[in-house]
Amino acid sequence: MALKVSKRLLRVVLLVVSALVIIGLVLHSTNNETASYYVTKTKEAVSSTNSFWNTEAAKKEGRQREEAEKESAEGKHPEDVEMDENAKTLLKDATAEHPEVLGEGVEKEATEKAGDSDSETAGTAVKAAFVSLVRNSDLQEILETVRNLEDRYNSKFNYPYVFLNNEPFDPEFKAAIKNVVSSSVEFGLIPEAHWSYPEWIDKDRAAKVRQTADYIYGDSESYRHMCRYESGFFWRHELMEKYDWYWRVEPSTKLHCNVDYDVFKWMQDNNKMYGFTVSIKEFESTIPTLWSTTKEFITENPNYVAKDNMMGFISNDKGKTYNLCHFWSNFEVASLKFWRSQAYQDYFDHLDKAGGFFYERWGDAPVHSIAASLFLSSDQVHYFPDIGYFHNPYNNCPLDQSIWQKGKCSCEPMWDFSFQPYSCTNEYYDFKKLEKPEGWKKFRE
Ligand SMILES: Nc1nc2c(ncn2[C@@H]2O[C@H](COP(=O)(O)OP(=O)(O)OP(=O)(O)O)[C@@H](O)[C@H]2O)c(=O)[nH]1
Ligand SMILES: [Mg+2]
Repeated sequence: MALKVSKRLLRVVLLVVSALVIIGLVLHSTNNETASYYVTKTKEAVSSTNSFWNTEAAKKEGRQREEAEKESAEGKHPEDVEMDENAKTLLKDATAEHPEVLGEGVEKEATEKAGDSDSETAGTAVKAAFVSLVRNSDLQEILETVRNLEDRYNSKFNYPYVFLNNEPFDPEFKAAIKNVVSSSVEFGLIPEAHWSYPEWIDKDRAAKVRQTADYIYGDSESYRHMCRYESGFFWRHELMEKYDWYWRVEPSTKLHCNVDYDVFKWMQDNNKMYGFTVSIKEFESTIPTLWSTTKEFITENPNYVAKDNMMGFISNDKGKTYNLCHFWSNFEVASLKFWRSQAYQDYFDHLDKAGGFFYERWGDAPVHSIAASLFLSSDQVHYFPDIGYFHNPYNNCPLDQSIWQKGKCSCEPMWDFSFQPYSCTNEYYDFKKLEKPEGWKKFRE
């Protein structure tokens, strides 16, 4: 029986074994403390990788990623697939009447741009908070994450936290969180209307989809409510009303480096609206009609599309097809005003009406990313090479040595995801014509 093993997993195992052999030799000869520290950390990394790879969902995800990585390495993209007639018609209409929609660069007076920022707010105090959607059962994981966030960043800046849940938070949850943070904390219950089926959704159809969907979280109802909530509602929660900016925090994530500047203020002062650390390609099977639904929307609302948009980052053929690139939304530092803009609200309503959050499994990551790429101008989107970050199984670890040292980073740059083929950060650098850090090429050999 042929055993199929992920190339990535093989590479990781080989790397880890070689690292252990080298460290073993060093230990043998010097018995020095640093080497023993690295042995422990390497063992921890191996065991956490193993436990991740042992879950059923992760195995399925592993198989899907393996396929996708293979196709990506072969240069195959979903746009190789023949477009359906409906999409062709849409595209024809859109390019004929509104060339600017598809990134052709035609100037047109916009009635409302989502990314119009208030220049008078630059340099003034920042109304910002961390926001975390979590369950009571996530307590241990979110405690670790928040404590790490405090140590690496917030003990210097004292931004408040908002925790949101579709069920009331336990008193133990609240007490434990308050015990580890330096700033104020609020706990919010999500209104039922924001975490339930809209009346136009056929629940039987949605249930049937869940029975047969063959992708990660395909069978999960709550995951779909979560994605819809993160796409269309967290920024409407009453506890978020007083803020203009947020930093999204997920359980089990980690900052690898110290962040010594006020990130929110930096975003505000530099006219940024959306910041990310990791980008990646989406599983196409979770979003079969997201792009055609998006094209319907921009065809009807060409004025929402920013002139200097990032269509070239999310599409390799000027908008005909989506290349699946998106910002990984488990980390976001972004403007709430963007989601509250008419452009985004109309876009969300259009998607919500189409039903893909339930009939497919549209993720908030591609939804946010497509919106940011189309409704913001390119210079309002920012990649943070200096915010070392981990969400299983990928790392953003600074390749630039001076950034790594300054941030007292604890990650291994060799495990950085940014320039690996399945990431889209390389494409982001190319699109924005940014200078890549030394050593990026070794991830492409
Ligand atoms: N309150 C609440 N939070 C949820 C629920 N499902 C997910 N979340 C939160 O929503 C965020 C995203 O969920 P995750 O399960 O991490 O989804 P993911 O990042 O795509 O997948 P993982 O690889 O499992 O991390 C996390 O902050 C979760 O804690 C839910 O049913 N209720
Ligand atoms: Mg997660």
